[in-house]
Amino acid sequence: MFSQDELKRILGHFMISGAFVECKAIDDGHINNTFQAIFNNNGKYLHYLLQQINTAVFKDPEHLMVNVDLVTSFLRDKIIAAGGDPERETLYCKPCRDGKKYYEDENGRVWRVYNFVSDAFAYNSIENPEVFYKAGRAFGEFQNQLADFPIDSLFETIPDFHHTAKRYRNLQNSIRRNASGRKSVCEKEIAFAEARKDDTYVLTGKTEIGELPVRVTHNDTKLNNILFDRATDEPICVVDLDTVMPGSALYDFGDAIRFGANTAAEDEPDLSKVSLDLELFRQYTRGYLSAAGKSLTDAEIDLLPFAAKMMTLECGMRFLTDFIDGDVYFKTEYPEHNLVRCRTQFALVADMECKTDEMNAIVRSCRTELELV
Ligand code: GN1
Ligand code: MG
Repeated sequence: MFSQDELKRILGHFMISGAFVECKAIDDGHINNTFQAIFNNNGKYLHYLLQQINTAVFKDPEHLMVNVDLVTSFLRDKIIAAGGDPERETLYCKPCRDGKKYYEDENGRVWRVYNFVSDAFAYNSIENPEVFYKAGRAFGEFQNQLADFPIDSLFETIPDFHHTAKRYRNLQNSIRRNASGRKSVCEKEIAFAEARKDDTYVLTGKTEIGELPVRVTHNDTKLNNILFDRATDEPICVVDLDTVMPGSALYDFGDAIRFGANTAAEDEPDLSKVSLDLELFRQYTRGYLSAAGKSLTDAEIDLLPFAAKMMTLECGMRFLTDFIDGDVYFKTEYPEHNLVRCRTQFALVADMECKTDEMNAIVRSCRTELELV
């Protein structure tokens, strides 16, 4: 989609030394366009991460980059104080030659450059339950690292991102508009969401009355947003910080389960393969609570299983909304892609509903094991 020459020209606006060698597209993620940029600096190859920020999704890139810069600088200080390696344990922005943290090209496209975390990789699925335990620990630690971040300095870059009740309302509006004319092919999925309308108010309602605390959260805790060290297979860096905002710890927990504890991929068309893997649920819960458990309230811990279901329902509703809107938000690879993703999410919700007692029992047993009672 972009030529090497175009990418080279864009990179020329950033404070990077050396000669441009090439850019390789990295296809992870449904929103931004990402490239690994390689430079040759006197015979030494240097790698950077170039991203085009999707401004249809992130309508306020300036404030988004303020958030990212504040959070990554905060993390960097903490990592240095703890004796860690700030080059590998956090992303940070490489500024432009004019000092700005992003570059807006002549077509209004917005670009940024991060350090490229070397010798690292992301998992898209779980090969061994231990990996998911480590993922839980990593997102729990990320939350702890940001526990004393000045929350009021953050902009809400996508307002009401995990306000499930508003996501439900958006779906209703899309159904009324029926912009793509596809409503009739997804009546079953619409009915599935409508049957769970009351659930959508629970987490935001409890947050509004102060029963659930507002914290600095990641808000997009997919397994592939953690980089693991190739040498040690340990998590080293949490990435994709575009949605770090005030939120609930339950959003982060729930979204991680939605993606990582599914026995199938997020867009698996064969629904018989979709289910909640209870062992993976246990491993993530153990890892997450071992890192963040002491700072969570009883109400938060009690709601972990419900949050997993809610984030899965919410994501399914978002895919469905986008399908009905005509695929204007998420990147898709084929016309039914969003509907397939929605069906997968809803099948997982249905399975979680059958496994509620087991999930609650797992949370109780992790609590006892970790002495969080
Ligand atoms: C998007 O781009 P990616 O894959 O990190 C989306 C998340 C969804 C996810 C579903 C800003 O995340 O909210 O949960 O797709 N990000 C945004 O896979 O909407
Ligand atoms: Mg993302």
